[in-house]
Parts: sequence; structure tokens; C-alpha cells
Amino acid sequence: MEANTPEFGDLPIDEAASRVARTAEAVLDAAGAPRTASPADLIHRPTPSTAPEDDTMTGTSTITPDDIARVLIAGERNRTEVPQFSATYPDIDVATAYAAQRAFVQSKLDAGERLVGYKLGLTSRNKQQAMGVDSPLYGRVTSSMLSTYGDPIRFDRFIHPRVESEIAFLLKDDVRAPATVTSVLAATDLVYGAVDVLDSRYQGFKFTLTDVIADNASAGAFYLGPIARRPAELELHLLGCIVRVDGQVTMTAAGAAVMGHPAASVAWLANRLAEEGDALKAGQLVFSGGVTAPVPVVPGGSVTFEFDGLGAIEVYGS
Ligand code: OOG
Ligand code: MG
Repeated sequence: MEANTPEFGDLPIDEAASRVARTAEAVLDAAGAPRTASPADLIHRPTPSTAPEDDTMTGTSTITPDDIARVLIAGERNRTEVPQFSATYPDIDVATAYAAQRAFVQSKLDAGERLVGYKLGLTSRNKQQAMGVDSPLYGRVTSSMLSTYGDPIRFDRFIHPRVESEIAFLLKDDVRAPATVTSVLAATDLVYGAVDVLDSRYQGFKFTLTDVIADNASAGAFYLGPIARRPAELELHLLGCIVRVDGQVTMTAAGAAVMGHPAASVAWLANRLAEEGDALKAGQLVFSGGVTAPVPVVPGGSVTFEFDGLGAIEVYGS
């Protein structure tokens, strides 16, 4: 391990926790640096500004991205589940869903948050089967979503949280398209074990692809693990993860569960953003998608994620 790689495994828990908090702060600072995307970059497409309308001539009804976002923002703020849009508006397409996501995220930036990076979703068969959706997607990660090591998952903040293991990439260079596993690894500064706290705004945690895209890929909160490593130090496709619920091993998986290699999903994102005229930038943090299937969090319950070479993260509901 290089001398400047954060390594907290041997430290007392308080010192480890405060170092992790400082690492998270460094990530936030990097994300706030001028070279990273600004809120203005984030919203690069005009969204239609009309109210929901019924086209009675054709029999199809439509809803605007802004209206979808308004419902999701209220659902998140009030911690109330909302119905799936696809049930009422089956014609919503993927482009409209991403426009709604941008409007949803813009409301957070308008409230003073910063864009920290991205999350990938439904990049593993485990996850696609668990959710009944067969295509990957991405969402945006903002500053208030980064939780500090040891913070509980609070039930006064979330609707019905679930947790899953992920590998996170902190980029040191922009990732240009066409991106590959190799180019993503070359552009990566550090990798972390991570936990994605999902909190779908939809009733019963059920959605179609367009619903979940609009809902910012169910983004709720994220934890970074206690050890960061250079990507060349690890074989990320072989990297094992053990999930314990209240101490009992319930799932095991390796990094290859994510598109054969976790960096492949980051490459997919870079190529996808390029199609949309956007790019992954130096300083951004990318959560590459669930390695294991999501586990519901219950008040008083604990879930521990143990990563080969990247330490363990314990989360608990309160
Ligand atoms: C959608 C988000 C999926 C992942 O890693 O696959 C996701 C969901 O399952 O709620 O974060
Ligand atoms: Mg995830």
C-alpha cells in the first residue's frame, strides 16, 4: 500500500471514524472544486414547462418532467410513498425520465447541495432479478447523501430503506468516451467498499425502469468503507463481499457480479453520459452498482458488509 493511501484498519474505532469523516470531506471538497460539474452543467437540457395535459384527440395522456419531479420531491420530503407514474402514463420514455431526474436533483442543488458524483443501478443480475427490471440506469449523488461512518439509518429520514454492497470509484482524471475497464481504472484514484442506502419513493418499492430513473435510482444515502486502495492493488472482479444480517451470513458475492467487473459499469456510465453531451469528471465519486441484493433495514437491526481488503461497514436502523 502506498504511504498516502488512507488505511484505518488497525486504528481505534473513534480515530478510524474521524479519519473516514475527513476522507468523506475530502471527497466533497474534490466534488466542489471548479473542475467538477457545476449545477448549471447538470441541467443541460431544457425541460417542457407546461402543466400536465390530456391529449383527448389521440387518447394519450402526458405529464411533464417537472411535474414528475414535484411529486417525487414531495414524497421524499414528507416520507410518503407515491404511485408509479408508469401506471398512469405508460408512454413516459427514458429521455423524459432522465429529464425528471435532473429536475429532482436540481431541487437539491438549489437548496445548497453539491453534485458529488453518480450511482449506477441494476448492473448485476442479482439486482435485476430482485427488482424485475433488466436494464442498467444511473442516478446522481449529492453532498447530503454521504453519511458519516457510524451514523445510524434513521427512520425519521427514510420511507423504507434497504442496503446493498457496492464498490465506489474516486476519479483523479476525467473519463473520456469511448471508455473501457482499462481507461476507467487508469482514471481512478482510489476505490472503496461502500454501502448504498436505497429509499424508493414508490409504493411497495415497486417500479418500472422509467419510474426508477425519474426517482434518481432510489438514491437515499451512502457510506464509504474504512480503507481506500489504489485500483492496481486489487483485482476488483474477484473482490469478495460478505453480508451479515444481525450477525448471520446471508449473502456472499464477488465484484464480477457487476457487469463482469465493477469498472465496466463505470465505463458504461461514461459512454452513456457522452451520448447525452456530458462527462465523468476528475474528483467525482461513482458508486458502481449493487454487488449483492438489497436487504431491508429495520429499527434496531444491523447489517454488516465485509469487503476483501477494503474493511467492513456496519449499518443499523434507529
Ligand atoms: C434501484 C436502484 C438500483 C443498484 O445498485 O442496483 C441500485 C433500486 O433497486 O431501488 O442502486
Ligand atoms: Mg445500488
